[in-house]
Amino acid sequence: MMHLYDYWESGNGYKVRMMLHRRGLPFERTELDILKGETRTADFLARNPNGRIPYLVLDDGTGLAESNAILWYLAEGTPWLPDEKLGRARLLQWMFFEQYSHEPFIAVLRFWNFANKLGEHSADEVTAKRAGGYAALDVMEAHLAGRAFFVGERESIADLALYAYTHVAHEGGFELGGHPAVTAWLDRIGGAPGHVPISEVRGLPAAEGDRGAGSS
Ligand SMILES: N[C@@H](CCC(=O)N[C@@H](CS)C(=O)NCC(=O)O)C(=O)O
Repeated sequence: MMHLYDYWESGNGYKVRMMLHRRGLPFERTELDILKGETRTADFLARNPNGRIPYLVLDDGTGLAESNAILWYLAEGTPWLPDEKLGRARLLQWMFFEQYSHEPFIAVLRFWNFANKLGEHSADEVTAKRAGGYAALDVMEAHLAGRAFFVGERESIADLALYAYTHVAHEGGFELGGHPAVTAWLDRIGGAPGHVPISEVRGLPAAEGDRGAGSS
């Protein structure tokens, strides 16, 4: 059975958890408290030298790091990943956007907040993070106006990648009132059958069958 090293408040970990649940793939899970340095122990570093979760150990014992790479692996051969060339490239476009233009602002402000680290950063740093986060939300808003999903006509792993930290953006002090298309999209993804909240940390003991993508 696959085994996920994870931390419940991590949006990056949540992306993988969400996907495993949506696909009905059985998995076990180990919680590593990043606030206590549990991803930096010799044992875990021997598995993932980058010292970060999520880290998925596959059925054959091979390990895979990086949330969006894991999403891609789990999506391969399913409707969560389009077959055609441009659709796959567009997926990567939004997943790279998530890692470079979204997560470093929205996720980091949230982390500073819940880890009580806001006071360690200057007002200018916080302002810059805030501006970067809103810039990402503006890009998402413009793209989603008149569209249901990020790529094509169905839910994909680009939606899961972006949902993870956007749906908790308020925990970093972001206000989504001015982003109605983003808000409607959040409701759409959060309302999909088989969706699990970020607080759902149990593994999946038995396969419930592949629900596929866009099953709503
Ligand atoms: N780009 C990586 C980022 C992973 C990452 O930053 N994980 C954080 C939790 S969200 C972590 O494990 N931090 C613990 C540490 O750096 O010690 C991904 O998408 O998986």
